[in-house]
Amino acid sequence: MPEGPQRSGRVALLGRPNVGKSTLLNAALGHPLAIVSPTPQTTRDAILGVTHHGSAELILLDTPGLHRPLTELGRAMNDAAREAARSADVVLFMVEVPQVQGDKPRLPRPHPGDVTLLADLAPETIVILVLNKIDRIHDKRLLLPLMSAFGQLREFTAIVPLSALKKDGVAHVLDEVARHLPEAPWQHGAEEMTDRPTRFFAAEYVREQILRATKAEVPHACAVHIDRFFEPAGGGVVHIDATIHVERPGQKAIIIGAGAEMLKRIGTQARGRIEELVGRQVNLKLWVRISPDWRKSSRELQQLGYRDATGGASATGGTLLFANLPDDIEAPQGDEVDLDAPEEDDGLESEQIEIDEDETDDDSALSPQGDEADADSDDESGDSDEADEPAAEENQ
Ligand SMILES: Nc1nc2c(ncn2[C@@H]2O[C@H](COP(=O)(O)OP(=O)(O)OP(=O)(O)O)[C@@H](O)[C@H]2O)c(=O)[nH]1
Ligand SMILES: [Mg+2]
Repeated sequence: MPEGPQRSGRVALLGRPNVGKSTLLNAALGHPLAIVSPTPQTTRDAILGVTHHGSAELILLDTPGLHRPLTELGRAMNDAAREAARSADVVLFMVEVPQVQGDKPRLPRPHPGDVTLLADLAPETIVILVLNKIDRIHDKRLLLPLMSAFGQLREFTAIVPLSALKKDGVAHVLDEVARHLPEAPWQHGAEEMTDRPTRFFAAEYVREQILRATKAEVPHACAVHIDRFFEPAGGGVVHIDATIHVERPGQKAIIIGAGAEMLKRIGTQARGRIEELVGRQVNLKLWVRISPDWRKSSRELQQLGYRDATGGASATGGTLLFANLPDDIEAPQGDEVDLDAPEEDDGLESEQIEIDEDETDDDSALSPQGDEADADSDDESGDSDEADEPAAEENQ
């Protein structure tokens, strides 16, 4: 049994996109619960994960990377991060150390985006600074000037360099957090890892495979909705029907791929991840559908399950945590995608593919069906101007 009184509290993982927040959550849990990818803005909603460390229960909240929002989705993501920070007993503010090059490498100063975000955190908040990705740096002495530069920006309860990827330094940061949590009885059993239902992660694991298989604007234009999740009570195969929403016909063609190879691969990989989570065989059917404005429409965002899509915290007039982002916006990653794919689609039809247990090269698994999709699903903004639509929200 752990020594000392029980401690329990909420810990928000906060920072710019792509710094490694979800990787750290997974390392702390010892399980790849949250999806991780090199594409910024992978995480779209706060994800709670519980871990017990000594006498402390850490209720970790992985959050979407804070960025300058361009769509309703971006606003909802930032709101989710801000809400998590507000409810936290401890904030783990995470930054990544840059790759160093050359003979006499010197780490750059703190990123201007981090400077702004830190300035917006209330002075009384307990903030532990995490310098992630230190595996990129051979000479760890290089970290010292960077740590001291951050230390001049505000008071940190601790500064912990670590590598979430290599799980180097993770126990140290959990020690630091545990020390600052309030004394309180544990709220979760040892076997409880998250408050999200399995169907949430089923959708995430499909999206994860899309992130791995596609690039440029495609991952950002995709949302996954679970239409049916049937888990027979007495055991047996779990049946899941999911729709991948995309914004344009070209994206739909990319996701399906020639001979539906891409969609099959996405489905097979996602099914494996879901089976690991549920511990049962899964039958996954995927559909692809065009929903041109889903990122801009609060109603569609809500239908797709994004939490603060109605405005949430911002509607109640909370302080903006990131109101004045600097102008040095990183470009969205990746190249332009070739959108030469067939454009004759009317946006109302779906393609379905069933990912069978032992399907290998069986083309008969593809059963495209004209589906009478909800005809008014895309009528909200009418004249959407998609000509120069951003691939991703702008990263600060
Ligand atoms: N070299 C190195 N890469 C890392 C480390 N931690 C995370 N990464 C990589 O950084 C990328 C982003 O990681 P995520 O955990 O998805 O980052 P995030 O902060 O959750 O990103 P968003 O959800 O987009 O805000 C992935 O390719 C990770 O493998 C680390 O310690 N070292
Ligand atoms: Mg993430």
